[in-house]
Amino acid sequence: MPNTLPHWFLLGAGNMGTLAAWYLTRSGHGVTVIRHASPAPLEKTLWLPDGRQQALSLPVLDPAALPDHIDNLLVAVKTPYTRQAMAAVTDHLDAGSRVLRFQNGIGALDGLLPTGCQLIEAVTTSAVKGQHPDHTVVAENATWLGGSTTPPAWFVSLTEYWPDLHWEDDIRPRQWHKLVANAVINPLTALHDVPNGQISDNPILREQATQLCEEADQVLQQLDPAWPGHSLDNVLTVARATAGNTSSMRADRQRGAQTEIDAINGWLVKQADRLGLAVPANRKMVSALTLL
Ligand code: KPL
Repeated sequence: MPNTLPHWFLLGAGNMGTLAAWYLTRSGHGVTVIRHASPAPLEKTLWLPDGRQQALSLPVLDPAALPDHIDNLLVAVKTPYTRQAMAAVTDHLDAGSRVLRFQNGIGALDGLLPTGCQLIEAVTTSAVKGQHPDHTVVAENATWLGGSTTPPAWFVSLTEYWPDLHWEDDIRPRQWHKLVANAVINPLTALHDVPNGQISDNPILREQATQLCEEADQVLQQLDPAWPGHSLDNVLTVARATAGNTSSMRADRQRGAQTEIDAINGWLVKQADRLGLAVPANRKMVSALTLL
């Protein structure tokens, strides 16, 4: 059995990439990090929610040493760096490759994959914080994988090691629910430098959240009339459930890094432009957070 399990090449061994690598390696999959750096393995420490400390050693390969064909690629790089990271691997992908996208937002890989290459999208409500080599799993919640494909043969065995992991034949509604939560909580907490709970507790932020949500629902309803709308309830539930947390966008902004605004509110604005809808609140978030 072990030799039938995939070997993944990983782009982005940050918080989410490390979490995925941890579950995959525990389940017997191989994970090698693609990195222009010393060939020494990446030694990581993962702190689990129950306080246990786990060591994870990931082999590293320079892009120049990649095999001609990549069977399995895991993309977990922060969305603004996707194009740059993918440049090292595109020539090694073809119709026989499988790509698992474990990133926030939507569309970061659009136009970057060869025709026929299989894309599996991941949506997670787990949260990890920290900086290499220390990663703390703040919350181990549900994760969904899916795409325009049936679950791969290894999926069931992976669920034994990856808690609360599910397959969705149609991953889109999960992506959209997460997108709206991120489109509201992330930019507002980043701009006002507050924890997530303020979206629900601060009347001014709540009003802005309502506007962002209404615009997002309008766009999503145009894209799919079956979209239920009323996203504010879900967003406030997420904000309260993660009240003390620093959103990933606030954390990016605090350390002066580029944010993922393009793949979140930027995606909504792009859809709205295509549909001829006005989304001023979302557009304002994009310009405010693009000018770091
Ligand atoms: O996914 C998140 C993020 O910070 O990116 C939320 C749901 C807002 C939790 O912090």
